[in-house]
Parts: sequence; structure tokens; C-alpha cells
Amino acid sequence: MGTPRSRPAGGRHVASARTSDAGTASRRRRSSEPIPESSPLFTPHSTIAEIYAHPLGRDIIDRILYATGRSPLWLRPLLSMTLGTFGRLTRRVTGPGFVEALMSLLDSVPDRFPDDVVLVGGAPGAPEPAWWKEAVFYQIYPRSFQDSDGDGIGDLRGIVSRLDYLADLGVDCLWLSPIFDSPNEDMGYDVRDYRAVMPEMGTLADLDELIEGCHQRGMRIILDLVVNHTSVEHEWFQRALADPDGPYGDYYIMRPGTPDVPPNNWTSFFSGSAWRWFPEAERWALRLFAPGQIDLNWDNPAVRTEMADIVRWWLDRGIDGFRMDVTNYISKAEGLPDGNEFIGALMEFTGVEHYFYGPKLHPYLRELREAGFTRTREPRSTPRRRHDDGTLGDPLPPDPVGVMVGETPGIGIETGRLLTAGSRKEMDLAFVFDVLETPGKIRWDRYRYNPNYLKEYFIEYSSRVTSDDWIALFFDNHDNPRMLSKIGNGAEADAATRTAIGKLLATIQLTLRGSPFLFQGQEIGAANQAFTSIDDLRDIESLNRWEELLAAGKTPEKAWKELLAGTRDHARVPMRWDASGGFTTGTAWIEGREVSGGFSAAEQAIIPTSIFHWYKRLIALRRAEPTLIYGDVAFLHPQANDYFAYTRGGEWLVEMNLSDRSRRRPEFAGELETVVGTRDPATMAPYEATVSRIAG
Ligand code: ISL
Repeated sequence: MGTPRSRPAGGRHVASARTSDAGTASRRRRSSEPIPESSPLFTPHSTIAEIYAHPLGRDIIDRILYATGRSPLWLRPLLSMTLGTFGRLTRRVTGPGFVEALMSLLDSVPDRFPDDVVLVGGAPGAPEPAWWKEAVFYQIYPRSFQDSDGDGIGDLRGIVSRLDYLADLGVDCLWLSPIFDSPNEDMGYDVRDYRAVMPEMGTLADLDELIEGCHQRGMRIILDLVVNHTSVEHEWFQRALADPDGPYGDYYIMRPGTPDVPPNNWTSFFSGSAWRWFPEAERWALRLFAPGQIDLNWDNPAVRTEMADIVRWWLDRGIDGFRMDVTNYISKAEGLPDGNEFIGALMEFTGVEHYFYGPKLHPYLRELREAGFTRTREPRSTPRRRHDDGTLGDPLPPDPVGVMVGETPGIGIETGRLLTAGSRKEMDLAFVFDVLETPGKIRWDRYRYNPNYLKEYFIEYSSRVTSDDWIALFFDNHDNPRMLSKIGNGAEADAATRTAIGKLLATIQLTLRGSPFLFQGQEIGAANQAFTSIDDLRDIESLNRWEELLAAGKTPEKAWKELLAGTRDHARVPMRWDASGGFTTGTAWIEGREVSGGFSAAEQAIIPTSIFHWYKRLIALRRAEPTLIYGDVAFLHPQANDYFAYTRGGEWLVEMNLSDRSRRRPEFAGELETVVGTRDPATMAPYEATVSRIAG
């Protein structure tokens, strides 16, 4: 049950969105009416519309709609209903406590947009320039990028050897998935030492050379910081086990008890209970991910100081910032209460509502920005300035603050804005994951991703951000199958279709407003793998899920179908440098099972119409034309099925055919000069994309 709480001084105004009917309805009811001081936040008398007007409330409702595949229209008749009535009517489905859980969650989040940035609806205005808004990021999965010593594992020297390839592609900032010392239960996301490189990937000296190599070429480099948990083998945890009542015991979320009853009902993302019993310490330890990944206790100031020190140490060494792993999970609800079973079933994991947007998340991030990311010392090196003509100048002055990119599963648009709005001085960018599947689908479903959802998604997203916000644009990463294959759903076996979809995705990522994050291989049209059995897979999530599905009585055929649809290993196979591989001279730690001709880096480089050249061209164009970075976005024909078009700053027209068939091209009133792609005035080819300059 919600507790009464004071409003922030001055009350607040209700945010609303331009494109959503539900949002419009809530705006009509309450728009500019300030909410009186010290009125209770949420009670059973609150309406659904009031919940929807709260940033987190809106994200939660949108997430429920997304998870169940419902349109916001479905919400309309419910807006005036009170929570009490809603709770009574849905109790048979939701079970007890759902509405109460919702109220107490919202009560714990007093954050609002300050009145001056509350206007939601694509407010025009010039965004504050920043290098990371202009940059094209490129994610490297080091284990699978380039092996230099024949042990089958990608390494830092391998990356160094490919820096010219990356500079030639034109990317501005590399992001390396974990390279810190780790037992690799979860491929480096289980850190044993935050200040050492894992031996199979090289040494600190190699890393220094890589940093220098990036900076010399005018590129920046960020690393992956796993902030939510450490490996069970980290010295802190070893000390915690040896003396659970000592200072390190409080570094982690540990609870006394008996081996048969875990402290609560939370479940792990990698199967089973989220708690692990350590008999030697007679303690339970929270581990939201693998058994060897133990959650840190961010409520302990010593932990926060350690993290800030680590960040500073790397920034001094020349690192330009961090992508922070599951950053939004760092603050857990006080008392670690049981998760609501209905929410657990809906979200696939029980307990998430108690940490995906925890009570102290914002202050902890602000503190980390201040104490860790804000530079107080000169770094060893900085990137050289890149001139428009491609030549390189002197080293740039150090960035005052290293870039903070949050990996934020479960975060929606509004909470994402709260975490990254420029004026709030928390993170710079956050990944909102709802782009990855179409509504009602999860990663383990086999289905064709209808790209019309991309259009719907970006129109909605763009309508909700202001000039104070900036978004991360991504389709692929190391945790997901390839978007190209989700859309192709098998049709990408045809090389022309594969090329067209690859170019379509590149065009969206490189011409919409936001920072593009490319994942290795996108630029050469990497697709999903034809894995044949569980023996082909390496990822702990897949291996655990396989066991879990079989134990639950699924046939091996059905279990395999799921794994093949969703395994993270699709994206983790070696980069295809040439027709015969080129990743290693030894045996790769995981074999790629997708070897169709024409889609290795060497082959792509010699085909002028390849996906690679398309990326190169668009990256260069984006750099040369700041309007493609900062210009306003106006969507054309938003209702037209299969046609996705927008202008940037009134100077550029981007048009795409989202279907696998040719279609008529809607008329455009104006002279065009097409600079990327070929534009027939009447017809669009399947999945065709073009970028044209609007003359005059
Ligand atoms: O794959 C998922 C679990 O079903 C995702 O939800 C993923 O775990 C989530 O996005 C968090 O990912 C990050 O942290 C994990 C790590 O395994 C992922 O590789 C990493 O990107 C734990 O550190």
C-alpha cells in the first residue's frame, strides 16, 4: 500500500506524449494543473491515468502493453478507472498484491522532470553538442574479433592489428566487451580483478598500445564496467567468505539462514533461484546472474568508492569512458521483499520490480559521475582531432567527463530519460531494449520481425524526447541474435535480400537522431548461425536454459527450437575476415556456422555495392553533415504501411521500403539529389533505402 509522501517543491506538471492516445487522454485530464503539495502519491483512489502520467508508471504500463502485445488504445477505456477497482477486477488474473506492489514501487520514485524540461513531444531546440552525440560507436566482442596468437581466443593485439580496418570504416569510438581478468563463467561479465587484463587477451601493456593506437587514429575507446556484480573469485568476495562479519561481508548482499530456504523468491536471469548458499560462510549471497556472479551491495559507501576509484584509474590511463553493465540494477529495494508472482510471470523473472529501478539508483549514478567519471587529472593520452577532410590534427584537450553509457534492461523511454537527460547530470546514454523484439514476442520465439515496428517504435520514441535528451540507436549486441536475421527469418539466405536488409538497418541507425552503436559484423551483413546442436553453444545462459527446459519436460526438439531462436551465441561467433575465416590460425573457442560466400570483410571490401561500402558511405556522410546528427526529425506519411521516411533539418530525405516486395513510392514535393542508393521516382525495390539531399 502506498504511503503518503510530500511532492517535490513547486509541485509538478504532468508529462504526456504526442503520438499516443492514452497519453493524450491523460494530458487532457491534468495537463498544466500543478499537483498540490503533500498530497499522497498513489492510493487505491488514484486512477490509471494518474499512474500513466508518472514516468515510471508510464513505462510500466507501456511495458505491460508491450509484453502482452497490446496497443495503447486498449488502455483508453481504463484510464478513469481507480486502482482499487482495477485491482478487484483483475485479481483473478494477477493474484493478490499486484496493485499494492505497483503503488509501493511508484511511491519509491519521487523523480520527475523539472518543469523546464517536462514538455514531452519532440520539442525542437538545439541540443547541446557533445562528441558522443556525433560519434559512431563500434562494439567489439574481443573474444571473437581477432586472435593474434593462435589460441583460438580473440585478444588485444588482434584488435590492434585491425585498427586500420576500423579507422577506414570511419567509426569514432570503440567499446570493448569485458577484457578484465575473469574466470569467464559469463564471458568476462564476472570480473576477478578490475585493474588487470585477462591473460588470454593480453597484458596491460597491450591495452596501453590499443588505447594509443585508437587515439593516434582519432578514435576514442571505452571499456565495459561490470558494476552490479563481481566474480565469486574476486578478492573482495573471497575475503567476504573468509569473514562474513568483517568489512568485506558488507560489500555483497549476503544473508545468514539455512541452506534450504533462500532469503526471498527472486529468480536468476540464468535459471533457478537468485541466491546461492555458501556453506563455508553459512551465508546466502545474491547472484542475479550466474552462480559465480555475486551482486555487490551499493548501499555500502565503500563499494561506491571502490567503483569510483576504478573508473578514475582507467580514465587516467586514457580510457574515454565506460559502458556500464546492468547499471540500473545496482540499487535494491530495502529489505529485499519477495517479488510479486504475477509481475514475475509477466517479466519472466521474479523480483525484478525490486531492483530494475531501485530507490537509490539516481543518487548513486550522480555520485559515480562526480567521483569517478569527472576528470581531475590529465589522462596519459587523448584522441587526435579528426578534420573534416579525414586528416588528423593535434591531440584534443581531455574530455572533462568520461562518457557514461548505461546498459539498462527493463528501462523504458521515460525512465531512460530520467537517467540520461543532460540537465540531470547522471548518465549520458542508456540502452532501451524494446526495439529488439516486436510487441508480445520474446527473444526465444521464432518469428518474423516486421520492420514496420521499427518505424512505429522510432516515431514514438522521437516524439517523447526533447532537446535535453539523446538516445542510443542499436539493433545488435552480444546478447542478441542478429536483427538482420530476425527480419529476414530465413529469407536472408538470398544474398540480395540479405544485402538489402543490412543496408536498411544501417540507414536507420546512421540517419536517425541519436548515437549509433554498431556491433561487430553488422557492417559485413553478419547473420544468425546454423547451429545444429547444444554442443555448438558456449553461453552459460543457453546451456542453463537447455537443462531447465528439459527438466521441465520439454522435448529436446522443442527446447532446441527455442535455443536456436534466442541464443546469444549467434552474435558471439568469430568475425569473418575472409572467405576462409581469418579469425585464428588455431581452433576457435566457438565455431561460426554461417559461411555463405560474399559476407566476409575481404569479400565485402571488393564489392562496391556491398553492405560494408554502404556503411562507410553513410558514416562519412554523417560526419560531413552535422544536420544528419543534430537536425530535427520530421516523419512523413506516418500511417503508410511499409514506407518509412523522414527528413532531417529540412535538408535531407531518408526513405525506406520496409517490405520484401516492390512498392509505389509516395510523391515528394521538392527537388532531390540522391546521394546514397538509387532512387526511381515511381517504385521502391524490396527493403530499399535511399538518402537524398533536398535541393533549395
Ligand atoms: O540476456 C539476457 C538475460 O536474459 C539479458 O537480459 C542480459 O542478461 C541483460 O541485458 C544484461 O546483460 C549484461 O549483463 C549480463 C551479461 O551476461 C550480459 O552479457 C551483459 O550484456 C550479466 O553481467
